[in-house]
Amino acid sequence: MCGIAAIVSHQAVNQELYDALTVLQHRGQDAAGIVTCEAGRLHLRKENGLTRDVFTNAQMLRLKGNMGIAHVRYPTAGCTSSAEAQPFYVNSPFGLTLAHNGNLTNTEELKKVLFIEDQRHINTDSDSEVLLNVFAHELQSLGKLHLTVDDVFQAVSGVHRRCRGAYAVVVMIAGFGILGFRDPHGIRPIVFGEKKSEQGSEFMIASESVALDVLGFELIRDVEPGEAVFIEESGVLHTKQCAEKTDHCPCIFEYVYLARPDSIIDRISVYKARLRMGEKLAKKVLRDWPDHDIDVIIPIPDTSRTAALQMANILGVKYREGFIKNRYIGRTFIMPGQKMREKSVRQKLNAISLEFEGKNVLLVDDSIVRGTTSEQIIQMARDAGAKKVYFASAAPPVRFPNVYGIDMPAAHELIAHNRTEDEVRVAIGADRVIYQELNDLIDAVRKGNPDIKHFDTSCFSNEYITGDIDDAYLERTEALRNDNAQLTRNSENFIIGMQNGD
Ligand code: PIN
Repeated sequence: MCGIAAIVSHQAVNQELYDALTVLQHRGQDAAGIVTCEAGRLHLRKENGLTRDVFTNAQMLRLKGNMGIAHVRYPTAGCTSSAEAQPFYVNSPFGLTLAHNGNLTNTEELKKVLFIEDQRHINTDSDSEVLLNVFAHELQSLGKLHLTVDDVFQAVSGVHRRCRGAYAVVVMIAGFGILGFRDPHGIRPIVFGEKKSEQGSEFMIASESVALDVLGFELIRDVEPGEAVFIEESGVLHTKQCAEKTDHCPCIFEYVYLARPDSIIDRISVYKARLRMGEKLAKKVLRDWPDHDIDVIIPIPDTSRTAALQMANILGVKYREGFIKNRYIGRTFIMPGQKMREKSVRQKLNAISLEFEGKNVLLVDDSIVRGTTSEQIIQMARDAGAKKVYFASAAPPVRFPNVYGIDMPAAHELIAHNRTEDEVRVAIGADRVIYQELNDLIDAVRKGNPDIKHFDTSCFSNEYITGDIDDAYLERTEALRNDNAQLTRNSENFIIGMQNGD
């Protein structure tokens, strides 16, 4: 998962893009980058690290120009080096830069065609570089010296014909304007908005509406699945549906924990969806365990607070903050993946014993993925004196890998893969586990926008909406994503995310 932003303004955009990246930082803490365009000249700065560490004052001053795009990266499919930080650049045609959130599922085939037929060189393992080159080739093959907006939309149609998987994208065409587009399933989020000023309108495209809010832009709407939005450098906005067929299936995990609660994605408030997840969980307890003996409900900060609060309200049980999170954790140096995860939990959370002593506590988390932090947190609750420790997950069991751009562990690392709910309970050491039902999760989210008929729920259901995922594909990605492949990244660059780090 990554965060993208783009701005076309009548004044310098460097500060605004930097601010946008800090607001989107929860979507990726691994690398950050900004590229701006000034009189046809591109200025780029990108590097591994948090936004605040990547840009110095001097580097910010070099990012001149009234339009630009930006990216924060959470690596997918093994992308780890700073060469894979985004935005990516190709000089031909016209000078293109691109920032992408998502994951292409036909990268290998595309790479071959790009090399053999399109005669394009790919220099990294990133699918985003592939995507940029596909777009570049589609634009180039129109054979135009002077581009029109319609040419740009035609190139997007070409991308839709060739690329599979998830892509929410911003592209800057030097001296011409900024483009945003979304795959025909609309898997990853992307919105655009406007700020009116005396000089005319400024436009912004971003992964989440919260970035628009904070920068004072008014949300116009989501980019529709398959649609493209183009803003000329002079500030004129164009939109066009560029896909032949669309089938809106937004990723349900955005609502579970990826997105900020103050964002609105596909017209659904993330915060309200999480309240409803808590409501559904409470109703499940009342249905399956009417004589429960829960004394107190304690969220595992931060994401689960909203669901836990509503659960407590409906069950009529006390809600208490029993875990305090350290917001200022530094880096962990050279330590293998699993050991580092264990250390990080103890550093990240501390229990307030008086909320646990002698009580039956229900801990609530947004999801159980690897189960390693859940196991440690349950132990912490016991060490703090809890009598019984129950564990509720606002999401159903995560049993299958995600191939649409979430940095999800390989199947064998998922604690619920090939395990029943009771086996998960035993593995994490809980006295009882309460999982959200998938239908309840879908209802909780969908209530905000009943026009959405389907969601991407693949990590719970094993149904991959793009229809091109088989065992061979999953085995290949598993090899790329296994713990060893990520070891280098973890030990060199591990920075515990302020919001989403595990
Ligand atoms: C963390 C959100 N959330 C916590 C991410 C842990 C799974 N983990 C997914 C739970 S935060 S584990 O609130 O945004 O900080 O099951 O893999 O151990």
